[in-house]
Amino acid sequence: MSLAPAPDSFAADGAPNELAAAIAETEADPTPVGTPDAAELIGREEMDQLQLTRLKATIKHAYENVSAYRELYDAHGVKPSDLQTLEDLAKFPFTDKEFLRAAYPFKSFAVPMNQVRRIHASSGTTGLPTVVGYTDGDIDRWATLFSRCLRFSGVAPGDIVHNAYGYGLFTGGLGAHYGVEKLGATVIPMSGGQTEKQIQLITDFKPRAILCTPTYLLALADGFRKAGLDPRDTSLEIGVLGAEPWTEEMRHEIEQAFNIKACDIYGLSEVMGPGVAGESFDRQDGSTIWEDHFRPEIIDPMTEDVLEPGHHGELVFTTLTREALPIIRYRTHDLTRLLPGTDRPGHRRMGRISGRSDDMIILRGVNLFPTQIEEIALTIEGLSPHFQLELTRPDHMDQMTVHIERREECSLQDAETAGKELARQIKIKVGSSCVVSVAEPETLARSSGKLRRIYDKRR
Ligand code: DLL
Repeated sequence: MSLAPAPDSFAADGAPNELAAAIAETEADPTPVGTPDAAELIGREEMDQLQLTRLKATIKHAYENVSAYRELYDAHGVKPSDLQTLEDLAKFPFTDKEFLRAAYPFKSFAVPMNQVRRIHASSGTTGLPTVVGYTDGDIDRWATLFSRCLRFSGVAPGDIVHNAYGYGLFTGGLGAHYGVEKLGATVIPMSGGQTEKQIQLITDFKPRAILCTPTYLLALADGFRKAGLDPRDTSLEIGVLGAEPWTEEMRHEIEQAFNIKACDIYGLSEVMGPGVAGESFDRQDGSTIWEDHFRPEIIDPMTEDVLEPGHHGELVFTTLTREALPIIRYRTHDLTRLLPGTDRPGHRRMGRISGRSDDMIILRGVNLFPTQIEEIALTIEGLSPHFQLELTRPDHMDQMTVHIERREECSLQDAETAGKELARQIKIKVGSSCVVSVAEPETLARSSGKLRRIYDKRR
């Protein structure tokens, strides 16, 4: 394995690059811990100016220091000086996981290796993992953004925070960890799994907030009940949950189960990790994208056209302050829409992610996402949020079986009726016939992080 050579144009002795200089020049003075940053409160006009300055520096930084960007832009006949307005970004080609994989392991880095302080990587269930690098400055900004999300979601300096996102190459654990510390709160670095231990620590350490995936929090609720404890009696008041798609119905389920407020947090490793967007405690109206660091676009995934505000499509991100791994027009495959800012008017919000385009089930010509099933199932009495979708092809015809657990308190007979109702509503609302198989409580696999919902056995 060979390390990427230090780019010629980069000062290998650690002198700040032009992007770092642009960030420093546009950065406001720090505010006291636990209070909003100045950039959080700026209006849209000022935001556009800030974005343009940082965007110009990012594109130049990528072009001059990463050969993959230089080759891509040369092949498309665009150069950094073609970006004079924010709209000019549309002239630049998209990037995706393949672009990063082709640069495996470190060729996408725009700084010499001696300035890369940390590496993370995506799980890479198929093919090579995508490798992400961070400079000292990147790590510091990440911690600041995560702490901004925590504060926005109601967590305060001095709180005890139970961190059940997985530690390791996954960005969840360490990303959250340093965010909690930056906020001036106390982090319990529990990581994922070991449910019994989690329950003991939550009971004994009395955290005010918990950080984990929504499905893992449900698994914890089961764990509490199994231990003869009522999850509503814990010290928890806030959950900052993300890393997988979840619905409003799931939010309601979780809030009821623990008697807490559950807020969303969004991010992806390629773009930074968790903390790209976070949700207001007061409004719970979708995650606010921290646009002083990330420029979002929504495109039609088929035509790649940029869509008008409010339209549903694929989320695309450009980083504005990432030194080690600048990311320009990265196709996330996440499907959502952009909404105007509310609590932070200069920063737009994102709607809930309905799913990933690569997680879309095509069933006899109908497109559907697991979130649609979640949304329907949780409105039917007697059915639990624990379900799996099994896809098979008997007699060359696609079939989807929804395996779903009945709730403990629901009788077998009532659960069968509820199952029929679920099939009926899926047919009406999604347009697909399916088989619903009601399972006994505690029989389907529980989450230990990101839950796998789809079992495609068609091939
Ligand atoms: O899941 C980062 C993260 C950790 C986010 C902890 C939030 C909390 P990846 O493993 O690279 O990074 O996966 C990124 O997860 O493209 C979405 O498809 C999905 N995802 C992340 N957050 C949310 C969310 C982390 N709040 C991929 N809602 C993304 C829906 C989410 N999907």
